[in-house]
Amino acid sequence: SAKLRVPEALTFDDVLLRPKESRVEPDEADLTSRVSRNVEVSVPIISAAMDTVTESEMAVAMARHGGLGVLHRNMNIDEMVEEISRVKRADELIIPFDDVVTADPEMTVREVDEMMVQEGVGGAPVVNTNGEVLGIISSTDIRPHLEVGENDPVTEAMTDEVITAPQNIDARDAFDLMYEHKIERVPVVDDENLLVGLVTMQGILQRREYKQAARDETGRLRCGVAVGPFETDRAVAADEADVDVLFIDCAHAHNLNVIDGAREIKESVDADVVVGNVGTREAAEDLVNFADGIKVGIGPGSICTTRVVSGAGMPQITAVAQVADVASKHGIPVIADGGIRYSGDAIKSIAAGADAVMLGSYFAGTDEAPGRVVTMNGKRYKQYRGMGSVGAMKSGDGDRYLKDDPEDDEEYVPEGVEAATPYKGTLQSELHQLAGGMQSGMGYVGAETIPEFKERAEFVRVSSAGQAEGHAHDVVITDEAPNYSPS
Ligand code: RVP
Repeated sequence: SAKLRVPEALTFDDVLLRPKESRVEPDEADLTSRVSRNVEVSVPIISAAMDTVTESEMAVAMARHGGLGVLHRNMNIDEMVEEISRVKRADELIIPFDDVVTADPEMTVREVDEMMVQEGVGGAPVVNTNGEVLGIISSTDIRPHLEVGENDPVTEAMTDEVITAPQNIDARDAFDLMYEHKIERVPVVDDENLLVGLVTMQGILQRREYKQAARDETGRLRCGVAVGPFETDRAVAADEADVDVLFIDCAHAHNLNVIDGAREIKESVDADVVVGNVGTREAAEDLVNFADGIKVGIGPGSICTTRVVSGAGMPQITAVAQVADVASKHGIPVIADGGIRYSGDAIKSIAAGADAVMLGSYFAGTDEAPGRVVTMNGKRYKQYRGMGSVGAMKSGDGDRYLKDDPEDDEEYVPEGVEAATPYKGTLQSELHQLAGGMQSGMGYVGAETIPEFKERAEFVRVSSAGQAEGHAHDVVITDEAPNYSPS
Protein backbone atom coordinates (compact mmCIF):
# COMPACT_ATOMS: atom_id res chain seq x y z
CA SER A 1 0.00 0.00 0.00
CA ALA A 2 1.16 3.50 -0.77
CA LYS A 3 0.27 4.40 2.83
CA LEU A 4 3.09 2.21 4.00
CA ARG A 5 5.75 3.71 1.76
CA VAL A 6 6.75 6.20 4.44
CA PRO A 7 9.69 8.58 4.54
CA GLU A 8 12.23 8.27 7.32
CA ALA A 9 12.71 11.05 9.83
CA LEU A 10 15.75 11.37 12.10
CA THR A 11 16.52 12.80 15.47
CA PHE A 12 19.61 13.73 17.49
CA ASP A 13 20.77 10.21 18.36
CA ASP A 14 20.43 9.04 14.75
CA VAL A 15 23.24 11.28 13.52
CA LEU A 16 26.73 12.53 14.33
CA LEU A 17 28.84 15.31 12.88
CA ARG A 18 31.43 13.96 10.47
CA PRO A 19 34.88 15.11 11.69
CA LYS A 20 36.72 17.25 9.15
CA GLU A 21 40.10 18.79 8.59
CA SER A 22 40.44 21.75 10.93
CA ARG A 23 42.71 24.44 12.26
CA VAL A 24 39.99 25.86 14.51
CA GLU A 25 40.61 25.67 18.25
CA PRO A 26 37.26 25.41 20.04
CA ASP A 27 37.77 28.61 22.03
CA GLU A 28 38.28 30.51 18.75
CA ALA A 29 34.92 29.39 17.37
CA ASP A 30 32.53 32.34 17.21
CA LEU A 31 28.92 31.52 18.13
CA THR A 32 27.45 34.83 16.96
CA SER A 33 24.12 34.23 15.23
CA ARG A 34 20.59 35.56 14.90
CA VAL A 35 17.43 34.55 16.75
CA SER A 36 15.18 36.60 14.47
CA ARG A 37 15.48 38.91 11.49
CA ASN A 38 16.77 41.92 13.45
CA VAL A 39 18.12 40.41 16.65
CA GLU A 40 21.71 39.20 16.76
CA VAL A 41 23.16 37.39 19.78
CA SER A 42 26.69 36.34 20.65
CA VAL A 43 25.47 33.01 22.03
CA PRO A 44 22.58 31.45 20.05
CA ILE A 45 20.89 29.93 23.08
CA ILE A 46 17.36 30.75 24.26
CA SER A 47 15.58 29.77 27.47
CA ALA A 48 12.09 28.35 26.94
CA ALA A 49 8.87 30.30 27.55
CA MET A 50 7.75 28.05 30.40
CA ASP A 51 6.53 28.94 33.88
CA THR A 52 9.21 26.77 35.47
CA VAL A 53 12.00 28.20 33.29
CA THR A 54 11.81 31.86 32.27
CA GLU A 55 10.74 34.86 34.30
CA SER A 56 12.68 38.12 34.50
CA GLU A 57 15.50 36.73 36.64
CA MET A 58 16.29 34.06 34.03
CA ALA A 59 15.81 36.51 31.14
CA VAL A 60 18.26 39.00 32.70
CA ALA A 61 20.87 36.27 33.26
CA MET A 62 20.43 34.82 29.76
CA ALA A 63 20.84 38.23 28.09
CA ARG A 64 23.83 39.18 30.26
CA HIS A 65 25.60 36.01 29.13
CA GLY A 66 24.88 36.67 25.47
CA GLY A 67 21.69 34.65 24.88
CA LEU A 68 18.00 35.42 25.19
CA GLY A 69 15.25 34.57 27.66
CA VAL A 70 11.64 34.27 26.53
CA LEU A 71 9.17 35.14 29.30
CA HIS A 72 6.29 32.68 29.63
CA ARG A 73 2.66 33.73 29.25
CA ASN A 74 1.07 32.17 32.32
CA MET A 75 0.65 35.66 33.79
CA ASN A 76 -1.70 38.53 33.13
CA ILE A 77 -0.81 41.43 30.85
CA ASP A 78 0.13 43.83 33.69
CA GLU A 79 2.44 41.26 35.22
CA MET A 80 3.98 40.64 31.82
CA VAL A 81 4.64 44.35 31.28
CA GLU A 82 6.30 44.54 34.70
CA GLU A 83 8.46 41.50 33.92
CA ILE A 84 9.56 42.93 30.58
CA SER A 85 10.50 46.22 32.18
CA ARG A 86 12.51 44.42 34.86
CA VAL A 87 14.65 42.94 32.12
CA LYS A 88 14.89 46.14 30.10
CA ARG A 89 15.80 48.15 33.21
CA ALA A 90 18.30 45.71 34.67
CA ASP A 91 21.44 47.07 33.03
CA GLU A 92 20.20 50.44 31.91
CA LEU A 93 22.93 53.10 31.77
CA ILE A 94 20.60 55.90 32.86
CA ILE A 95 18.29 54.94 35.73
CA PRO A 96 15.03 56.69 34.74
CA PHE A 97 13.61 59.47 36.93
CA ASP A 98 10.81 57.32 38.37
CA ASP A 99 13.31 54.80 39.70
CA VAL A 100 15.82 57.30 41.12
CA VAL A 101 15.83 57.63 44.91
CA THR A 102 15.81 61.38 45.59
CA ALA A 103 15.96 63.45 48.76
CA ASP A 104 13.70 66.38 49.52
CA PRO A 105 15.56 69.56 50.73
CA GLU A 106 13.26 69.66 53.79
CA MET A 107 14.45 66.28 55.03
CA THR A 108 16.91 66.03 57.92
CA VAL A 109 20.25 64.31 57.62
CA ARG A 110 18.96 61.43 59.73
CA GLU A 111 15.84 60.98 57.61
CA VAL A 112 17.91 60.87 54.45
CA ASP A 113 20.27 58.37 56.06
CA GLU A 114 17.35 56.10 56.97
CA MET A 115 15.84 56.44 53.53
CA MET A 116 19.09 55.50 51.80
CA VAL A 117 19.57 52.45 54.00
CA GLN A 118 16.02 51.36 53.35
CA GLU A 119 16.27 51.83 49.58
CA GLY A 120 19.71 50.25 49.46
CA VAL A 121 21.43 53.19 47.73
CA GLY A 122 24.66 54.97 48.59
CA GLY A 123 23.59 58.43 47.51
CA ALA A 124 20.71 60.55 46.25
CA PRO A 125 20.20 63.78 44.31
CA VAL A 126 18.48 66.46 46.42
CA VAL A 127 15.62 67.75 44.32
CA ASN A 128 13.01 70.46 44.93
CA THR A 129 9.35 70.09 44.01
CA ASN A 130 9.98 71.49 40.51
CA GLY A 131 12.47 68.72 39.84
CA GLU A 132 15.53 71.00 39.96
CA VAL A 133 18.72 69.41 41.25
CA LEU A 134 19.91 71.42 44.28
CA GLY A 135 22.69 69.09 45.32
CA ILE A 136 23.72 65.53 45.84
CA ILE A 137 24.12 63.66 49.09
CA SER A 138 26.07 60.47 49.66
CA SER A 139 26.65 58.25 52.67
CA THR A 140 30.21 59.64 52.83
CA ASP A 141 28.75 63.14 53.39
CA ILE A 142 26.22 61.86 55.88
CA ARG A 143 28.30 59.69 58.20
CA PRO A 144 30.43 62.48 59.78
CA HIS A 145 27.47 64.87 59.71
CA LEU A 146 25.33 62.50 61.80
CA GLU A 147 27.76 63.21 64.67
CA VAL A 148 27.52 67.02 64.52
CA GLY A 149 23.84 67.45 63.67
CA GLU A 150 21.57 64.64 62.67
CA ASN A 151 18.57 66.97 62.69
CA ASP A 152 20.17 69.51 60.36
CA PRO A 153 18.51 69.86 56.97
CA VAL A 154 20.11 67.72 54.29
CA THR A 155 21.02 70.92 52.41
CA GLU A 156 23.78 71.52 54.97
CA ALA A 157 25.47 68.20 54.41
CA MET A 158 25.03 67.85 50.65
CA THR A 159 27.47 68.83 47.90
CA ASP A 160 25.84 71.75 46.13
CA GLU A 161 28.23 72.09 43.21
CA VAL A 162 26.75 69.19 41.37
CA ILE A 163 28.35 67.64 38.31
CA THR A 164 25.52 66.72 35.95
CA ALA A 165 25.34 64.96 32.62
CA PRO A 166 23.21 65.59 29.52
CA GLN A 167 20.56 63.09 28.42
CA ASN A 168 22.56 61.82 25.47
CA ILE A 169 25.59 60.79 27.52
CA ASP A 170 27.11 57.42 26.66
CA ALA A 171 28.81 54.91 28.94
CA ARG A 172 32.36 55.99 27.99
CA ASP A 173 31.77 59.69 28.70
CA ALA A 174 29.89 58.96 31.90
CA PHE A 175 32.76 56.81 33.12
CA ASP A 176 35.34 59.51 32.26
CA LEU A 177 33.28 62.19 33.99
CA MET A 178 32.94 60.18 37.20
CA TYR A 179 36.58 59.11 37.11
CA GLU A 180 37.81 62.68 36.60
CA HIS A 181 35.73 64.05 39.48
CA LYS A 182 36.14 60.98 41.71
CA ILE A 183 32.39 60.60 42.10
CA GLU A 184 30.10 57.58 42.19
CA ARG A 185 26.95 59.00 40.61
CA VAL A 186 25.91 61.71 38.18
CA PRO A 187 22.41 63.18 37.89
CA VAL A 188 21.25 63.41 34.30
CA VAL A 189 19.39 66.66 33.55
CA ASP A 190 17.46 68.14 30.64
CA ASP A 191 18.02 71.59 29.07
CA GLU A 192 16.23 73.26 31.98
CA ASN A 193 18.39 71.51 34.56
CA LEU A 194 15.50 69.30 35.67
CA LEU A 195 16.37 65.80 36.82
CA VAL A 196 15.59 63.06 34.29
CA GLY A 197 17.73 60.21 35.58
CA LEU A 198 20.92 59.04 37.24
CA VAL A 199 24.07 57.26 36.09
CA THR A 200 26.08 55.29 38.65
CA MET A 201 29.63 53.95 38.55
CA GLN A 202 28.34 50.64 39.89
CA GLY A 203 25.97 50.37 36.92
CA ILE A 204 28.74 51.08 34.44
CA LEU A 205 31.13 48.57 35.98
CA GLN A 206 28.39 45.94 35.95
CA ARG A 207 27.80 46.51 32.25
CA ARG A 208 31.53 46.11 31.59
CA GLU A 209 31.49 42.75 33.30
CA TYR A 210 29.07 41.37 30.69
CA LYS A 211 30.92 42.03 27.45
CA GLN A 212 28.95 39.42 25.49
CA ALA A 213 25.55 40.64 26.66
CA ALA A 214 22.66 40.80 24.19
CA ARG A 215 21.70 44.48 24.12
CA ASP A 216 19.35 46.68 22.11
CA GLU A 217 20.46 49.89 20.33
CA THR A 218 20.28 51.87 23.56
CA GLY A 219 22.29 49.36 25.58
CA ARG A 220 19.41 47.72 27.45
CA LEU A 221 19.25 43.94 27.74
CA ARG A 222 17.31 42.08 25.08
CA CYS A 223 14.12 40.32 26.11
CA GLY A 224 11.66 37.95 24.43
CA VAL A 225 8.10 37.10 25.43
CA ALA A 226 5.58 34.44 24.44
CA VAL A 227 2.08 35.42 23.32
CA GLY A 228 -0.80 33.32 22.10
CA PRO A 229 -1.69 33.50 18.40
CA PHE A 230 -4.99 35.27 19.15
CA GLU A 231 -3.64 37.60 21.85
CA THR A 232 -3.15 40.80 19.88
CA ASP A 233 -3.73 42.92 23.01
CA ARG A 234 -1.02 41.12 24.91
CA ALA A 235 1.33 41.42 21.93
CA VAL A 236 0.72 45.17 21.60
CA ALA A 237 1.28 45.68 25.34
CA ALA A 238 4.56 43.77 25.15
CA ASP A 239 5.62 45.79 22.12
CA GLU A 240 4.85 49.05 23.93
CA ALA A 241 6.98 47.81 26.85
CA ASP A 242 9.85 47.59 24.32
CA VAL A 243 10.18 43.82 24.16
CA ASP A 244 12.63 42.83 21.42
CA VAL A 245 11.10 39.63 20.12
CA LEU A 246 7.55 38.25 20.33
CA PHE A 247 7.23 34.48 20.15
CA ILE A 248 3.85 33.34 18.91
CA ASP A 249 3.48 30.31 21.08
CA CYS A 250 1.52 27.43 19.66
CA ALA A 251 1.90 23.64 19.57
CA HIS A 252 0.81 23.50 15.91
CA ALA A 253 1.46 26.72 14.02
CA HIS A 254 0.62 25.19 10.68
CA ASN A 255 -3.00 25.69 11.65
CA LEU A 256 -4.34 28.34 9.29
CA ASN A 257 -6.31 30.12 12.01
CA VAL A 258 -3.08 30.43 13.98
CA ILE A 259 -1.31 31.84 10.93
CA ASP A 260 -4.09 34.43 10.48
CA GLY A 261 -3.69 35.42 14.14
CA ALA A 262 0.09 35.60 13.82
CA ARG A 263 -0.18 37.82 10.75
CA GLU A 264 -2.52 40.17 12.56
CA ILE A 265 -0.05 40.43 15.43
CA LYS A 266 2.84 41.01 13.03
CA GLU A 267 0.92 43.91 11.49
CA SER A 268 0.26 45.47 14.91
CA VAL A 269 3.78 45.58 16.40
CA ASP A 270 7.32 46.85 15.78
CA ALA A 271 9.13 44.01 17.56
CA ASP A 272 10.32 40.99 15.61
CA VAL A 273 7.75 38.19 15.49
CA VAL A 274 8.90 34.58 15.63
CA VAL A 275 6.21 32.04 14.78
CA GLY A 276 6.11 28.41 15.89
CA ASN A 277 6.07 25.60 16.37
CA VAL A 278 6.22 23.81 13.06
CA GLY A 279 8.12 20.84 11.72
CA THR A 280 7.67 20.56 7.97
CA ARG A 281 8.71 22.22 4.72
CA GLU A 282 5.10 23.12 3.85
CA ALA A 283 4.59 24.90 7.15
CA ALA A 284 7.79 26.89 6.59
CA GLU A 285 6.53 27.92 3.16
CA ASP A 286 3.39 29.38 4.74
CA LEU A 287 5.41 31.39 7.28
CA VAL A 288 8.39 32.78 5.38
CA ASN A 289 6.47 35.59 3.74
CA PHE A 290 5.75 37.37 7.04
CA ALA A 291 7.54 35.84 10.04
CA ASP A 292 10.84 37.24 11.37
CA GLY A 293 11.84 33.80 12.60
CA ILE A 294 10.45 30.26 12.64
CA LYS A 295 10.54 27.96 15.64
CA VAL A 296 10.70 24.21 15.10
CA GLY A 297 9.60 21.39 17.37
CA ILE A 298 6.57 19.11 17.24
CA GLY A 299 6.88 16.82 20.21
CA PRO A 300 10.63 16.59 21.02
CA GLY A 301 10.42 18.28 24.44
CA SER A 302 11.49 16.35 27.53
CA ILE A 303 8.16 16.96 29.30
CA CYS A 304 6.11 16.75 26.11
CA THR A 305 3.71 13.90 25.40
CA THR A 306 2.24 15.30 22.18
CA ARG A 307 3.55 12.41 20.11
CA VAL A 308 2.03 9.69 22.26
CA VAL A 309 -1.19 11.55 23.01
CA SER A 310 -1.93 12.75 19.49
CA GLY A 311 0.10 10.33 17.41
CA ALA A 312 1.62 13.29 15.55
CA GLY A 313 5.12 14.67 15.52
CA MET A 314 8.36 14.98 13.63
CA PRO A 315 11.77 13.80 14.84
CA GLN A 316 13.73 16.97 15.45
CA ILE A 317 16.74 16.76 13.13
CA THR A 318 14.51 16.13 10.11
CA ALA A 319 12.06 18.81 11.25
CA VAL A 320 14.81 21.42 11.57
CA ALA A 321 16.42 20.45 8.25
CA GLN A 322 13.12 20.66 6.36
CA VAL A 323 12.18 24.05 7.78
CA ALA A 324 15.71 25.44 7.37
CA ASP A 325 15.83 24.41 3.69
CA VAL A 326 12.94 26.79 3.03
CA ALA A 327 13.69 29.53 5.59
CA SER A 328 17.36 29.93 4.64
CA LYS A 329 16.37 30.83 1.07
CA HIS A 330 14.43 33.77 2.53
CA GLY A 331 17.06 34.74 5.10
CA ILE A 332 14.71 33.91 7.98
CA PRO A 333 16.35 32.51 11.14
CA VAL A 334 15.25 29.12 12.45
CA ILE A 335 15.13 28.13 16.12
CA ALA A 336 15.34 24.46 17.14
CA ASP A 337 13.08 24.11 20.19
CA GLY A 338 12.98 21.08 22.48
CA GLY A 339 14.66 17.75 23.06
CA ILE A 340 18.17 19.08 23.60
CA ARG A 341 19.81 17.08 26.41
CA TYR A 342 23.48 17.65 25.67
CA SER A 343 25.60 20.34 24.03
CA GLY A 344 26.10 17.87 21.16
CA ASP A 345 22.34 17.95 20.44
CA ALA A 346 22.49 21.75 20.32
CA ILE A 347 25.29 21.90 17.75
CA LYS A 348 23.69 19.09 15.71
CA SER A 349 20.59 21.33 15.49
CA ILE A 350 22.73 24.10 14.04
CA ALA A 351 24.30 21.64 11.60
CA ALA A 352 20.79 20.68 10.48
CA GLY A 353 20.18 24.34 9.65
CA ALA A 354 19.02 26.08 12.83
CA ASP A 355 20.39 29.51 13.72
CA ALA A 356 19.67 29.20 17.43
CA VAL A 357 18.43 26.65 19.95
CA MET A 358 15.79 26.82 22.70
CA LEU A 359 15.99 24.71 25.86
CA GLY A 360 13.72 24.05 28.83
CA SER A 361 14.88 21.12 30.93
CA TYR A 362 18.55 22.09 30.57
CA PHE A 363 17.90 25.35 32.47
CA ALA A 364 14.96 24.42 34.72
CA GLY A 365 17.27 23.17 37.47
CA THR A 366 19.28 26.40 37.78
CA ASP A 367 19.02 29.05 40.48
CA GLU A 368 17.63 31.59 38.01
CA ALA A 369 14.59 29.45 37.09
CA PRO A 370 11.40 30.14 39.08
CA GLY A 371 10.51 27.75 41.88
CA ARG A 372 12.27 26.34 44.89
CA VAL A 373 14.69 23.52 45.43
CA VAL A 374 13.16 20.35 46.91
CA THR A 375 15.00 17.37 48.36
CA MET A 376 13.91 13.81 47.58
CA ASN A 377 15.90 10.79 48.77
CA GLY A 378 18.81 13.06 49.62
CA LYS A 379 19.03 14.57 46.11
CA ARG A 380 18.07 18.11 45.23
CA TYR A 381 15.55 18.92 42.48
CA LYS A 382 13.53 21.77 41.04
CA GLN A 383 10.06 21.48 39.61
CA TYR A 384 9.79 21.37 35.81
CA ARG A 385 6.51 21.00 33.98
CA GLY A 386 5.17 21.15 30.44
CA MET A 387 3.03 24.16 29.57
CA GLY A 388 0.50 21.63 28.29
CA SER A 389 0.46 19.74 31.59
CA VAL A 390 -2.66 19.86 33.75
CA GLY A 391 -0.87 21.96 36.41
CA ALA A 392 0.36 24.61 33.98
CA MET A 393 -2.93 24.79 32.08
CA LYS A 394 -4.81 25.28 35.36
CA SER A 395 -2.64 28.16 36.49
CA GLY A 396 -2.77 30.06 33.22
CA ASP A 397 -4.95 30.73 30.29
CA GLY A 398 -3.01 28.14 28.34
CA ASP A 399 -4.95 28.06 25.12
CA ARG A 400 -1.88 26.44 23.57
CA TYR A 401 -3.45 23.10 24.37
CA LEU A 402 -7.10 22.05 24.36
CA LYS A 403 -9.16 23.09 27.39
CA ASP A 404 -12.81 23.90 28.02
CA ASP A 405 -13.63 24.34 31.69
CA PRO A 406 -10.62 25.37 33.81
CA GLU A 407 -12.25 23.98 36.99
CA ASP A 408 -12.74 20.51 35.68
CA ASP A 409 -9.69 18.20 35.53
CA GLU A 410 -11.56 15.73 33.38
CA GLU A 411 -11.84 18.29 30.62
CA TYR A 412 -8.12 18.55 30.04
CA VAL A 413 -6.39 16.55 27.38
CA PRO A 414 -2.84 17.30 28.52
CA GLU A 415 0.12 17.00 26.17
CA GLY A 416 2.74 17.44 28.85
CA VAL A 417 3.77 16.14 32.24
CA GLU A 418 4.76 17.66 35.58
CA ALA A 419 8.20 16.58 36.69
CA ALA A 420 11.30 17.37 38.67
CA THR A 421 14.77 17.99 37.32
CA PRO A 422 18.08 17.76 39.20
CA TYR A 423 19.16 21.01 40.84
CA LYS A 424 22.11 22.44 38.91
CA GLY A 425 23.41 25.63 40.54
CA THR A 426 24.02 28.78 38.52
CA LEU A 427 22.88 29.38 34.99
CA GLN A 428 26.32 30.72 34.15
CA SER A 429 28.03 27.36 34.62
CA GLU A 430 25.32 25.52 32.63
CA LEU A 431 25.65 28.01 29.79
CA HIS A 432 29.42 27.72 29.89
CA GLN A 433 29.19 23.95 29.35
CA LEU A 434 26.56 24.26 26.66
CA ALA A 435 28.32 26.96 24.64
CA GLY A 436 31.72 25.32 25.19
CA GLY A 437 30.45 21.98 23.85
CA MET A 438 28.97 23.72 20.81
CA GLN A 439 32.33 25.36 20.15
CA SER A 440 34.01 21.94 20.37
CA GLY A 441 31.64 20.70 17.68
CA MET A 442 32.67 23.62 15.47
CA GLY A 443 36.30 22.67 16.08
CA TYR A 444 35.72 19.08 14.90
CA VAL A 445 34.10 20.37 11.72
CA GLY A 446 36.71 23.07 11.14
CA ALA A 447 34.41 26.09 11.18
CA GLU A 448 35.15 29.38 12.86
CA THR A 449 31.71 30.96 12.49
CA ILE A 450 28.13 29.71 12.56
CA PRO A 451 27.45 30.41 8.86
CA GLU A 452 30.66 28.58 7.93
CA PHE A 453 29.71 25.71 10.23
CA LYS A 454 26.27 25.36 8.63
CA GLU A 455 27.99 25.22 5.22
CA ARG A 456 30.66 22.65 6.17
CA ALA A 457 28.80 20.37 8.58
CA GLU A 458 27.85 16.89 7.36
CA PHE A 459 26.07 14.10 9.20
CA VAL A 460 26.76 10.41 9.36
CA ARG A 461 23.97 8.01 10.27
CA VAL A 462 24.47 6.13 13.53
CA SER A 463 23.24 2.61 14.33
CA SER A 464 22.05 1.74 17.81
CA ALA A 465 25.42 0.03 18.33
CA GLY A 466 27.15 3.27 17.33
CA GLN A 467 24.94 5.20 19.68
CA ALA A 468 25.80 2.96 22.63
CA GLU A 469 29.47 3.36 21.78
CA GLY A 470 29.11 7.14 22.04
CA HIS A 471 27.98 7.12 25.64
CA ALA A 472 30.18 6.20 28.57
CA HIS A 473 30.06 2.39 28.50
CA ASP A 474 31.36 -0.63 30.32
CA VAL A 475 32.46 1.50 33.25
CA VAL A 476 30.96 2.66 36.49
CA ILE A 477 31.04 6.45 36.63
CA THR A 478 32.70 7.54 39.87
CA ASP A 479 32.63 11.34 39.55
CA GLU A 480 29.85 13.14 37.75
CA ALA A 481 31.01 15.29 34.82
CA PRO A 482 29.52 18.80 34.70
CA ASN A 483 28.15 18.22 31.19
CA TYR A 484 27.16 14.55 31.12
CA SER A 485 24.84 12.22 32.90
CA PRO A 486 23.82 8.93 31.33
CA SER A 487 20.20 9.10 30.14
P1 RVP B 1 13.09 20.55 26.57
O1 RVP B 1 14.25 21.49 26.38
O2 RVP B 1 13.33 19.22 25.93
O3 RVP B 1 12.70 20.42 28.00
O4 RVP B 1 11.87 21.16 25.75
C1 RVP B 1 11.35 22.45 25.99
C2 RVP B 1 10.27 22.75 24.97
O5 RVP B 1 9.19 21.84 25.09
C3 RVP B 1 9.61 24.10 25.09
O6 RVP B 1 10.37 25.16 24.57
C4 RVP B 1 8.31 23.90 24.33
O7 RVP B 1 8.45 24.06 22.94
C5 RVP B 1 7.99 22.45 24.58
N1 RVP B 1 6.93 22.29 25.56
C6 RVP B 1 6.62 23.07 26.64
N2 RVP B 1 5.57 22.53 27.25
C7 RVP B 1 5.25 21.43 26.55
C8 RVP B 1 4.17 20.50 26.81
O8 RVP B 1 3.53 20.56 27.85
N3 RVP B 1 3.93 19.59 25.90
N4 RVP B 1 6.11 21.30 25.54
